[in-house]
Amino acid sequence: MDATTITVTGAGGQIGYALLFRIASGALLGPDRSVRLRLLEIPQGLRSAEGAALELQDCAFPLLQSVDITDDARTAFDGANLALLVGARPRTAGMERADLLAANAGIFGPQGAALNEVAASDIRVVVVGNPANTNALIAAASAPDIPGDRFAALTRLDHDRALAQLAQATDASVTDIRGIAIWGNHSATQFPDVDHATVAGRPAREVLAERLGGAEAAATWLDDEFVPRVAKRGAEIISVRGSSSAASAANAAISHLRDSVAGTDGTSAAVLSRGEYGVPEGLYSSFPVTSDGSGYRIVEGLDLDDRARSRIDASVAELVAERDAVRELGLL
Ligand code: NAX
Repeated sequence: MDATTITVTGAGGQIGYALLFRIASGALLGPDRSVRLRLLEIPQGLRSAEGAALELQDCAFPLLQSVDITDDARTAFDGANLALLVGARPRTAGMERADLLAANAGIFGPQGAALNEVAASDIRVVVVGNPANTNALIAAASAPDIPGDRFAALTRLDHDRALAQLAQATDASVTDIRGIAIWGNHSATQFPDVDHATVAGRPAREVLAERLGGAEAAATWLDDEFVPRVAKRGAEIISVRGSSSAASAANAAISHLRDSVAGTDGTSAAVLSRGEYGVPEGLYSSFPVTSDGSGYRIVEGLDLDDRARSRIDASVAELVAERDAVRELGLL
């Protein structure tokens, strides 16, 4: 059986631990596709990745052909078809934004260059490690021979959070909901948007108005509860769980790649802008997307009202500021 080579960086971390077993069990590529796993870690993370590899062996997954562990990016990405870039430098106390961007450019620049040199010609990359959008920009810029639309940053977790919140508020099943969109940066400025969403075929705003006592109450709920709840859900998870989202982030990363490869009629991903919706060309910004299996395409032609426009502009302004900061440091 042919096998797909999948590289996971930061494989010894908590998202890595939640990812590897599901990928090996077939959750990403289905029950008919074998996988070869490549785990990239820094030297301090190798033992943890090795421990995960021992457990992978103990699962005796029928689809898992091999597991290789390395701290060398070229070895990890050699022949990779899919790459999940999870390992990143977290913000530590007293760290300025410029320091954070620079530290991550020092990771995602070299990883992009290694992908450029040794990955398979059909490589697709999802960046999970934060600041994910700008890390994707840096990795793509360091990989001039790989088309920019093969890179994306993960906003699927935000999308799924929005989906679950809307389902709960409308007492619907998540499968009844279509047309949710996450716009902008994977940060607290993101805009989770239900303006084009439907619940069992009816406009989401109409259903919300019915349940909450009018259009105004629905608008207030969206601005005061829904948007902040989704945008700050990561912080809520940390305060309740004591550590950041791991299983849900891993699930979202798998869903992102699975739908990119298998196709979807609608989700969200931070993909390369070519100027759609006024987002400056070259930025990796979240949009509503579809895939026919060949990769994500931005859904075009949606009407944006003033509220949506100003929220999207604010989040995109943050992306521009991150890009400019990285440029000023000479890292882009
Ligand atoms: P952990 O600290 O548990 O794991 C990170 C792992 O990456 C560590 O084992 C570390 O040794 C490794 N690492 C660091 N630098 C590396 C490098 N240069 N090459 C290879 N490995 C390297 O963090 P975890 O909870 O797994 O989160 C990973 C990243 O995901 C963080 O940046 C986090 O902010 C980000 N997240 C992104 C989300 C998204 O939706 N885009 C949601 C979840 C999460 O917050």
